[in-house]
Formats: sequence, C-alpha cells, structure tokens
Amino acid sequence: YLVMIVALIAWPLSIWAQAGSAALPALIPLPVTITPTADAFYITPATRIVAGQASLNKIAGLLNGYVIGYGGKSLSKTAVAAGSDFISLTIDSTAVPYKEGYLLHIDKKAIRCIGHDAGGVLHGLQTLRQLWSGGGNSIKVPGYTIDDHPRFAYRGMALDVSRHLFPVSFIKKYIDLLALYKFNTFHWHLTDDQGWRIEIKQYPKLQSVAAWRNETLIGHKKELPHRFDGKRYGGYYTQQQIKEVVQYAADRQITIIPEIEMPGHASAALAAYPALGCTGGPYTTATYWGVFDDVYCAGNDSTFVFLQNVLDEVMALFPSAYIHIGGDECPKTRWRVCAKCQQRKRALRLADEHALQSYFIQRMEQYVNSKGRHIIGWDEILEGGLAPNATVMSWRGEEGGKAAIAQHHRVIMTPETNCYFDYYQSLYNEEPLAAGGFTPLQKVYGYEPLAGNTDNATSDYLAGVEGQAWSEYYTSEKQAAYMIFPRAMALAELAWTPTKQRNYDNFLNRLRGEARLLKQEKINYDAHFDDITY
Ligand code: TNX
Repeated sequence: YLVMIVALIAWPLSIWAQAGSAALPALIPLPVTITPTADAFYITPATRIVAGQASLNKIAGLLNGYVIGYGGKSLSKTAVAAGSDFISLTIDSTAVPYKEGYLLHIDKKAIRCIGHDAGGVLHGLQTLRQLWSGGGNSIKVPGYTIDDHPRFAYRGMALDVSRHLFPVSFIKKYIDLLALYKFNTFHWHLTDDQGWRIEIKQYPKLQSVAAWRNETLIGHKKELPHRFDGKRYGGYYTQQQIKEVVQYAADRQITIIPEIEMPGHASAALAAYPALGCTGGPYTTATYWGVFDDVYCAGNDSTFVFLQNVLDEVMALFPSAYIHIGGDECPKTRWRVCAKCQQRKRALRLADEHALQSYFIQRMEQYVNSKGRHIIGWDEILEGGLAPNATVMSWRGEEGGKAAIAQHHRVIMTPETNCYFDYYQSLYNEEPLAAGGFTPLQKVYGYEPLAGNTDNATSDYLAGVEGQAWSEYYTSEKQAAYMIFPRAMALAELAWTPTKQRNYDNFLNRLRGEARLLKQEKINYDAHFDDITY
C-alpha cells in the first residue's frame, strides 16, 4: 500500500517537475508525454525520408520543405525504412489510438513519426521542427520519445478579411503557422458590412460593388470627429485563389470553414443588391466599424434564393462539413416596420422578431443540411429557438455555449473575455490602436472552458475552442501578426495540452525558446511577454 501511495503522489509530482524544468524543450503546445533518450539524431544531406503510405507523400514533401527552410539540403525519399539515417512517416491507428495523435521517436539511428492519421503524422513533424537546432548540413535533433494527442477535437483560429483584406500570401503564411501550433481549423470570415471578399459568379455586383468601400475610418467611432482616409478600399479572392488556399490548407491538415454572414452584417451585399434589404435602399458598403440596422429582409423570399445561390458556390469551393452562417448582431429595427417581415411573422404565428431570426436561420440550415453539410452560428442563434442541428460558437461569454450544451448541441467556445485577439494585450501607452477590450497573454492561457466542469455528457458537446482575429484595427499584415502572436500560441496550448500539465510560467519559458521560429519566419509577434504579466 505504501508503495502505491508513494507512487500516486510521485506521479503527478514528476509531471509537475517535468513541466517546471527549464531544460524542457521549447515545445508549444506542450506534449502529453516527453521522455528523453540518451542520444541525438543529425539530419544531413544523406538522411532519407521514408513515407510508409502513399497518402503521406505530400507530408513527406512538407518535411523536406521544412528542412530546406531551416537551411538544410533537399532530402531524397526512399521506399523502405532499413538500416539507419532516415526519418520515417507512418500511419498506424493501432499503435496510436487517439485521433490526430502521434508517436515521435528519435534516437541516433533514425527518427520515426507514427500518426493515428495523416493529421497525427503532421503534428509529429511540427514537434520535430520545434526540437531541432543548428541548421545547414547538420540539423541536430535531441533524442526523445514523445507520445502525444490533442485535448480538443476542434482547435480553430479565425481571420476577418472584410474589415481589412489580406493577400493570399498572408493567408498561406497564417495557415503555415496554424499548422505549426497544431490547430486544425481556419475559420475564414469572408463577408461583413465593410466588404464582401469571395467571388460569387452568379452575382457580379458582389465583386464590382460589395467588395469596395469609399474610404475607411481611421481610429474609433467613439473618437469624434471621425477621420477617414479618403481612399477607395477593397478587393476580393477569386474562386481560383480560394481553391488554391483550400488545397494549401488541406495539404497541411487544416480544414477551412467559410463564414457567410446573415441576416446581419450585410451592408456590403445590400449595397450591391438593394432589393435584398427591407427598405430597398440605396445602401453603401460601410466605411466604419459597428453594427448596422440594414440587414437582409426576412420577409422577402428572394433573399433566401440569393443566399442559397451564394452558398451553392461556397459549398462547391469548400469541402468542410461545417459552413458558418453568422447570425450575430442582427438589429431587428427594419424588420419591425417592414410589411413583408410582419406578414411573415403573422403567417407563421411567430412570437417576435427573434423568432423571425430563428426562422431565417432554420430555413438556411435546412438548405445547408439538404446538401449534406451542417451550420455553425454565433450564440445569438439561440435567441428565438436554436436550429435543430446547429453548432453554436459562444462568444458573448460562455452562457450561450452552456445553453446550447444543455440542449445537446455541439459547441465551440470563443468567449471574448479570453479569445479575442483584436483587444489590447498590454497596458503600454504605445500599443497601437486596438478594439476596446483587454486580453493579455496570461488571460488567454488561463482560460479553462466551463471552468473545467466537463463531465462526460458535457464534453461530448464541447468540440473545442477558437481564437478570433477581427481585423478592424489590423491595418497591415505586420499589425495582424502582432495582435495574433503569441496569443494564438497560448490558445493552441489550451486547446491541445491536458489542463493538469499547463503552467503559465513554464509556457513563458518555452515561448522564449520557441520565438526563434517566429523570428526565423519573420513574424512580427508581440515580444513584450517577458516584461509584465497581468
Ligand atoms: C463583435 S464577435 C463582432 C464582430 C466584431 C467584433 C469586434 C462577433 C460575432 N461579432 O463583428 O468585429 O465584435 O470585437
């Protein structure tokens, strides 16, 4: 008994000691189990890559790219793992029982990366990249056996490209970084009041009108008088570009979930097609930030036809099981005085305008479901009744998420208090203008969904977490990177690593080391994390 008791006490202590040790490699997110082996492996131009299955050829190519990116020579591939001096990639769901899990074994003869699935193999390679040092013709990889798998099935980061537009090159870079930190989902916020960013062939005015705004507010709406930059701003991704990005992400085991906002945040679409609004317009693409009264008309059947046609093209481009249809911040101002909306409300005996919004979302859900896909909506879709199969993204705190779980709906937690990377991250006076909230790194790291109260029934519905990158104040690629990193890395760890192994000071230690990869990739991350904690 004594032995058992000592063992029970010593086991968590050893994990704690491991987590507290400065010698721990700078891995983010922290793996579930890390065991050092005595020796090290050196990747040289003679090292070969072995892809155990044909389905891993692309991932083998990525590994080769990572080696080259680190100053190494292109490695040759070979069919069988024999002898020594190779890096083998294998899928084996028996050896690695958890989805997206991997086993990485490094000794002086070889590196073996075994994944439950292709995702697992790629995650293992990201760990490998974070371990290596040196470069050129001799990249050193210290010996470890790492047995690892994710805490949450859904690990997402969003990006709003409406308020500010980012080129395809930036989107790809972002996807690379998401893969590096073992995210598996990129939520692409493609439409909003200030610009429509996806080419829809059936509606050319979405390109010629909705993609553009006359000028952009500088500063915040509250800072009167408003200052505008006076320049026409805009653009959009062509379907060809979108296909390229979707493929790029898929190769990196990242699913892209597109978001097409409805019924609110629709100013840009209304500017292009005024008949979609309650008043008939004219409307303009918004030039400042906020919530706008003009939204899609819920009484007009042609609104639904438009949105269905749009979603047809969207679903043809994005193979994701989920399509995000927004649902947030939809004022009911126009609907209350719109004859068609009121007529619909009476005909369907709907209690109020929230019920009308619920009707709107449910009608769109039926359409999306009829194409074999599911919807995601912001937590406002709870108001007036949840669409039967919807996933809820809980952003106004966790209340919406809790309510949805109680109704046995799938939930993604993204409370603005902890997951909004458009909010300030420090109290320094010189912080560039940001949205009004305050989300320092430690607050992101310290987020614990449902305060850890996840019994089995709850965890069945809690799919995971997501970080939001609203771009009102992301006026450049540099500024976007500064706001997103390293906060996204804190979120990555909370999404991946078991709670009992997480420790903020230890995370900071690893962040100091891991930041070298951000430097190498020339990412303009916020490097203040050492100065102060809140
Ligand atoms: C609320 S979060 C919004 C966005 C803004 C963001 C700014 C959500 C579903 N809607 O439209 O960009 O606040 O923090």
